[in-house]
Amino acid sequence: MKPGPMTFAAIAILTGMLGAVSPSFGEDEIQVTIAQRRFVPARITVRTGTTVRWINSERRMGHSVRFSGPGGFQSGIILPGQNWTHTFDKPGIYTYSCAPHPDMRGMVEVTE
Ligand SMILES: [Cu+2]
Repeated sequence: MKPGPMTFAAIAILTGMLGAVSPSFGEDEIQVTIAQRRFVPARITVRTGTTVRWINSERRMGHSVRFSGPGGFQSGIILPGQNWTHTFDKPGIYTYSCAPHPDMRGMVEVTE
């Protein structure tokens, strides 16, 4: 069977869907915005070696990024307009919260 226009359309749709699952793949740096007491997006998937940059876009509120568990690490307070980065060197599921606002939660899934 010769590939017709429909085949190409189907491939384009499939490619688009795969891209939507992990839009961060293939990039060296990913940004997470902090706004209205939320991490946006709250969940991201990145490859090992990716740097994640958290940007506080609030007008007044300071936040932090605190990873719990063994080997936990955290930022200091990130003031409005400031940012903080961390590079993920090991695969795993990393959950985090904000020290001043523990109800603010996020997750970084690091794949191979
Ligand atoms: Cu906060």
